[in-house]
Parts: sequence; structure tokens; C-alpha cells
Amino acid sequence: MKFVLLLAMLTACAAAPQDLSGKMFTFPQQTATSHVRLTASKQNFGAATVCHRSFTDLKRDHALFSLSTTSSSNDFLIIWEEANKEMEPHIKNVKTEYKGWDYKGNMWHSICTTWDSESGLVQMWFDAQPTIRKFISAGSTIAGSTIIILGQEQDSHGGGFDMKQSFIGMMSDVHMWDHTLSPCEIQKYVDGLNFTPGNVLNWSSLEFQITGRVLIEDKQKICY
Ligand SMILES: [Ca+2]
Repeated sequence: MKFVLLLAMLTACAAAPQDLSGKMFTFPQQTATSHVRLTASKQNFGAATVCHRSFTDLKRDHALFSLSTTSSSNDFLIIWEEANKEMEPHIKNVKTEYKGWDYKGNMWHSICTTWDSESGLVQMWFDAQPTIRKFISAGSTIAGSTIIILGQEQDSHGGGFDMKQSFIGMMSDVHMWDHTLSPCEIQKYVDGLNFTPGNVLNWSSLEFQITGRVLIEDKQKICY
């Protein structure tokens, strides 16, 4: 009962931005419904960087960040594909693959993805290590009404969830910028140092709405 009340309260206090510094979202069970919808402060992107930290023990596909527009459900999607052991960025509905990741379970991983529409190049940074820069999609921006979702993967604008692609675990420090970050800025993000927070999504001033069983908890520190 207490828990239901807490969920109701969390769902209710959606609109005002919250400072989630030191906090994390906990996704404690597999569902096709539970998720967090984030409100972006901008809608049109000629370039983007998305950074987040996640902690899971999943041994199947799972989405880490799902941004859809009315024209495409995979306008900026980061998803782990278990069969081929690869991290896949999808941008403007085009995907590419990064293999060879030491994507260990039960520990925090910092993942940043940069893309710009001029060169069309995407690059990922996994625990501060860069991947190669690959061509993915050039010439057109991410435009129109965006829906950004954590915990589920959108097959349609704001829906089409599949529990076999849902995220179980913890997620924190989600930021999005409307430009590509330099390697030094990404390093500062990874180290938790003083970096310029996202101007599209800012974890320390985040507007979001929780649906279902997702909790806001203090980020646990390992005690030595
Ligand atoms: Ca899907």
C-alpha cells in the first residue's frame, strides 16, 4: 500500500524540474510498461551528444535511451544487442554497430554518443574509451516533436514497447546537448568533475514523468 502511494506521488509530481544529483532511477522488474519520459528543452537538433550511466545484469537486448519523433521511432536510440554482443546507435532510423565492448554486468558504465548532421558521423565513448567514428546519417536534422524514454524502446511515437527490450537495473546522470562534446568534456563527465550540464536534458534540473514501477533512489556508493 505504501509503495502504491509512493508510485502515485511520483507520477503526480511530474511537471517541475527536479535536481537528481546523487540520485538514480531504479527499474526493478521486467515489464512492457514501466518507463520514465523525459521532457527536452529543445526540439530541433543538427547535432547531439547523449551521456548516461547505467548498471544492469541483463543478458538480452535492452534499450538505454530511446528518442522518437513523429517521423521516426528510432531518431536517436541506443540499444544493446545481445546476439551479436554489440552496442547499436540508431540515428534517423539508420543503425550502426560497435563490437568489442567489455560490457560487464553488475557495474556502472558511462556511455556517451555524439553525432552531427553535417558530417553524418557518430561516435561512442564507453567508460571514456572512444570508438571509431562511423558514418550513419547526414543532411537532415532531428526535427519535430520528440519523445524521450528511459526503460523501454519505442516502436511507435511514445509506445510500442516490448518487455524483451526493456531495461532492468539502475540509470543515472542522463544528459543531452544540442552539439557534439569534445573528448575533454566527455572525460570530465565520465569522471564526475565539473562539466557543463546538458542544455537539452540536464540531470540536475530534469523534467520527467514516471509511469509504473520506477523509483528515484539515492545512488549507492560502494563502501571500502
Ligand atoms: Ca522494439
